Amino acid sequence: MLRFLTAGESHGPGLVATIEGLPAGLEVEVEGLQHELARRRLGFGRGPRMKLEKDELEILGGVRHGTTLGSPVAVIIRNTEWPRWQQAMSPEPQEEPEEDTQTGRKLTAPRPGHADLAGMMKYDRRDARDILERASARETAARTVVGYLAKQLLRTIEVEVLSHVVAIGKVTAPESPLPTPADLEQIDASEVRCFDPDASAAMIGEIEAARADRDTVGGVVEVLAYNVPPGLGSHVHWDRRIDGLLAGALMSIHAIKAVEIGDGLETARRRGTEAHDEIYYEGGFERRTNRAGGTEGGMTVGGLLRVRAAMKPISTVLKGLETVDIVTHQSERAFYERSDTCAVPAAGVVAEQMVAIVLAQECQRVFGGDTINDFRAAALSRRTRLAAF
Ligand code: EPS
Repeated sequence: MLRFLTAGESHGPGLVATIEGLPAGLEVEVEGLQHELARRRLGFGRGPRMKLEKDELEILGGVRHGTTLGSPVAVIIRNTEWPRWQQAMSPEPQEEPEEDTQTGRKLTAPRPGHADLAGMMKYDRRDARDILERASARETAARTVVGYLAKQLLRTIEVEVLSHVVAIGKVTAPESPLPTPADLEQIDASEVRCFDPDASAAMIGEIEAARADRDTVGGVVEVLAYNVPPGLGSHVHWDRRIDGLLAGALMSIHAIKAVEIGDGLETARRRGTEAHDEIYYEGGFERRTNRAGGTEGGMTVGGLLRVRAAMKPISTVLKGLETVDIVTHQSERAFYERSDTCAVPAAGVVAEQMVAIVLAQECQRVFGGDTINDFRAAALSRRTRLAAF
């Protein structure tokens, strides 16, 4: 079963992703990986780091001559900013450092909304840098490597995953039309990764306004997966229901505070006759609506999967929120670390990766496969069985 681990700090030498359980024979292109990493760096509202950071990657294992070997795949993304941080983030023992060597002080005024205070209490640290370095959403660069591999696996059975931004601050994009994989280039070309040009312009305005107020702004992203096989997940075990797996994966992304499957919250306000997707038969089973988002009873129904994730505004606020210094216990303004005004466009790319990872995991559970050919053959065999259902 496909599983992965990431390691590395935001300003350490690099981030590492180790991915285990992929079939042998999956095509891996460094250019494809770089393209995926570059997509995550885009987006109006990112801070200065994103202009500097190059995401230099190296495949350390598991791939030979362009395909996976079946052994764990290990990838390192080197932080191109490491030279500036070598001393502050050195793994070597130091004299009790009086000061944060990068900022000239220890970070003792935790930022509300960030991992700082809970993390310092948990690990008994007196410098928020010990926590924020790993809490940083920089970690999602490593997940993007995993997402690329998951998408490569899904593509072998014609499943495509994409995302777009549907809201930033108070600006909401129209509900329809839904973008398809053919629209991905257009979405990526939008500075806020929104499919609707008018809404894109208004979203940029929201971010500019927040920046002018020395504030931050959140939003909502939608992930669409096309041509998903029916029956991924399970109605029989609580921990294998696809809705739970998707929600868990999306909620694991930094700053995500809510997940909605299909019409989610709105469905709760509807009557039963208007809440469900009625079933028709036209040479195959079909639904004419996607209110449930493509899941029923903890399983995918087949075809389009639609989920949303809501991101809170970034908690590193230039104005500085009210907090308490952990040494003096005096009220203070939270410290400011270089950060982004809005990272919703990047969060969409990460949400895409997490959905792809869950779908790839569940496809592998059903189709197995030591090799890509075994995996594809099992997927085809199921499609053939269902075509006659
Ligand atoms: C982040 C703060 C900023 C972002 C960073 C996440 O980094 P820095 O403090 O180095 O300016 O740019 O995001 C990334 C580096 C990335 O690759 O997404 C934070 O505090 O979470």
